[in-house]
Amino acid sequence: MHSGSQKIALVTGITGQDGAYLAEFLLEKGYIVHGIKRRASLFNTQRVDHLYEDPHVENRRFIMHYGDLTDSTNLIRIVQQVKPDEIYNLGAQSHVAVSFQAPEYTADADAVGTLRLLEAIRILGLEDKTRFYQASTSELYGNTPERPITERTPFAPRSPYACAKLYAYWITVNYRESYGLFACNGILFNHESPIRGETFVTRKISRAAARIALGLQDSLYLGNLNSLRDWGHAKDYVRAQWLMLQQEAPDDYVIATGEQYTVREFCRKTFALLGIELDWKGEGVAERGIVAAVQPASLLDRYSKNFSLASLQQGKPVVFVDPRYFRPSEVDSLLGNPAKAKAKLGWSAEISFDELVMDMVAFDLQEAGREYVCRRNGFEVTSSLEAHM
Ligand code: NDP
Ligand code: GDR
Repeated sequence: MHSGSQKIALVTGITGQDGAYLAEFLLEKGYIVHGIKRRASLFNTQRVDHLYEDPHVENRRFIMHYGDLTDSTNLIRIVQQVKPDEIYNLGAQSHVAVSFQAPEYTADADAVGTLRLLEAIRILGLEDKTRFYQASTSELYGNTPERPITERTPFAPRSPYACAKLYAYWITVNYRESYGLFACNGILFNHESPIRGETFVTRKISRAAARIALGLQDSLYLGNLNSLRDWGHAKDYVRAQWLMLQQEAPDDYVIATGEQYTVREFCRKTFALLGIELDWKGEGVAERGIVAAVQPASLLDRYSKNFSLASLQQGKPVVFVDPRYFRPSEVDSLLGNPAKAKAKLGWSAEISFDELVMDMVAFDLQEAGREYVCRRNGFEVTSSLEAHM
């Protein structure tokens, strides 16, 4: 039997970037962690496979349930069965560019999905037991001129994703005010990691740069290079999610680093760690990232003396702009002020931007290295190169 003092968490989106880090974090804290995963035709649990416990193991602390945020009865049944102390609603169609192509589904999963979970808590009479965390986002602020952004900055969403998340934000506040639920919005700015989805810009860059360095890929196509983001590390950000639910009273918090960089700068730093110095030539859609110099890089040596940048000639363009990655309406610049989180939660980002980039590049170099070694030894490898967003 589990001891009654063990806290029980239910995490939607457990197979995603944040879900995986949060599950790890909560297990370390002694929680029993239940996660909701979607049925897929292929395995979709790579990010949490290391946490998996066989159903035949007694007193399991990591348990997965099939479910979907678009299915109320399923959510009610899972919440009824689990009776969680804390629900972390991380599940979402989380890609801004995809939300322009699938706006209705995005609203269903991201907006109404949040309502379904809140209603499950209410229908089951768990208002006094279950605390609720909602994964809100800096996208709510759109192109607000205010810098840096705080909890008091007015919202101005600029995508179907942001509009759906705006509803989720307010319905969370409304259930707190109407029914006394311990419900919090974490308004998180962009956070990345080696397990970030491959079509988000940071991971797209770190993965492509490693493959370009090893000669597995020729070029990287990006959209708006001028876009500015306040990028932190996901490991830091899941700690903030947990802290919000440990307070005496529920509240909403901005979680950010307070620093911002352009996509171009993220690219420059990434390639530089691999020994590739980039020079930017041209403007707008004609802009190119060109190899200005190739230098020895300790990161490459760390993995194998066999890697070389021999195929990369000085003057070769490797980064291109492709308008297909422009968005119908863009959020040009995001910069957050995490002062409230610091004062009330004692939270601040511990992993620097440079450490984040290094963590991602080192991981992707290892991934690319595996492919490189297999190919050199005559094994066929197919790598998913779809990075259409
Ligand atoms: P990911 O895209 O990595 O993960 C999203 C998770 O949601 C996946 O587990 C996915 O399942 C699941 N999911 C998608 N649709 C549904 C559905 N209909 N029913 C149930 N589960 C579903 O996102 P992140 O981990 O990066 O982000 C976590 C949350 O935080 C999201 O809500 C996101 O919008 C929000 N957010 C993220 C920020 C960031 O910078 N990362 C910043 C601010 C907010 P599957 O694996 O099957 O696709
Ligand atoms: P974002 O993240 O939209 O901020 O949403 P993303 O990494 O997709 O884009 C960041 C910025 O980079 C620009 N960009 C590109 N983006 C992608 N994906 N691909 C490209 O090729 C490319 N080139 C330039 C984008 O236009 C944008 O300005 C993320 C998600 O995690 C959301 O779920 C979360 O709510 C917000 O962060 C905060």
